[in-house]
This record gives sequence, structure tokens and C-alpha cells, in this order.
Amino acid sequence: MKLKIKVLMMLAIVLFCSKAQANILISEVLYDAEGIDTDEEWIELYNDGLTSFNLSGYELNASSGGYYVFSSIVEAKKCIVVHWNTEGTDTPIDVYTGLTGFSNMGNTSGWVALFDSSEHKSSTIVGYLEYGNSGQTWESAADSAGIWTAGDYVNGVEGGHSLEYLGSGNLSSAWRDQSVPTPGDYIPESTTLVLLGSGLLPLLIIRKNKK
Ligand SMILES: [Ca+2]
Ligand SMILES: [Ca+2]
Ligand SMILES: [Ca+2]
Repeated sequence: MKLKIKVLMMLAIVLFCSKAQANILISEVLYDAEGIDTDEEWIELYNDGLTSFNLSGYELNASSGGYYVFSSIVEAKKCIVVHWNTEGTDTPIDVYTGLTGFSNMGNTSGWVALFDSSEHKSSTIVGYLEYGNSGQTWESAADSAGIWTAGDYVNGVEGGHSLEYLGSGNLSSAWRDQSVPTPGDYIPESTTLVLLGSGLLPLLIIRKNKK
């Protein structure tokens, strides 16, 4: 019983800490649409915080394309989808980079980088993903910032699939191949994965076995 209370308290601390650090996440990326990619690629960001998040001045870069400059506010626990290298009418939840200076994301390898400034360096990079191969642009900045590990990368996925963030951690294992992409919706993995990621679940199992 005491152990149960301890575990619950630890879980509460983990959940509280993850909320306290909550911010804007790169939550899903579709870089290779089924068939022709043009007009079909997108990057989803998720506001994991408890209050709305002002993205104004943040800049998003992907696979040799230009930098998309945000002027959006994302509501708490909501997504914004950036439609890459395509035109459209912006709404609070869907924005379009336009075509000037942008190109489609790489299908065999590439990266997505989010900066909180118009200056692009290790002290301003706040989100990063590289797929298909390591050594992509901004890898070393992301490594210095502690949000990625140099040499690590997420395996590429087949056309029509997306890469989806599982909700915690900065390793490639924090991403999964999503065969049913969900632009605009994000449900982080269950508490079980939070426990696994935090190392609490193995601890609990060890303690139980010791009993
Ligand atoms: Ca394609
Ligand atoms: Ca592509
Ligand atoms: Ca999604």
C-alpha cells in the first residue's frame, strides 16, 4: 500500500514536471504523400501547455526549404498544421508557407527544425527531427541544444505514412511510423509510455519482484 502511494506520488511529480516544461512540440510530419507530394506535405505542431502559446516570430525549416515565419497563437492542447510549399488561406489551425523560397521535403532523408527566433543557432532551436539519415542540417545545433543526439535519426516511412511523436524524449525512438496520419489532432501516448520513458515502470517492476 505504501509502495502504491509512493508510486502515485512519483507519477504525479513526473506528470507535473512534464507539464511544467510543456511547450510547443513538433508532433507529426508527413514528408512523403502517397503519389505526388506537391501540395500534400505538412508539419503538425502541438501546444502541450495548459495555456495558449504565442508562436509569433517562431520559424520552421524543413529539408532545404525556406523558413516559415509564424504569426499564430495555438490554444492549449491544440495543434497547428503547417502546409509546406503550398498556397492556401490561413486559419487559426492551418497555415500555408506559400511557394516562394520553399521546396518539397526530402523523401529519402530530411529534417524539420523549429526556432524561437529569426536567428538560427543552437540557442534558438527548440524542436528538431531528422529522418532517413543522420548528419542533416541543424543536427549539431540541435545536439548542442540537448534536443537531439548527433548520429541519431528516425527511419524513413513509406509514402502516405507520417512520423508521429510519442510524447516524450528526444531520441529517434520517441517517433513512430504512423500509417493513418492525423493532421490537426494529437493524442500523446498513454501514461504507460510516460512511465516507461521516465524509467518508473521498470523501477516499479523491480520493487515488486523484490517483495
Ligand atoms: Ca510521394
Ligand atoms: Ca516529399
Ligand atoms: Ca496528428
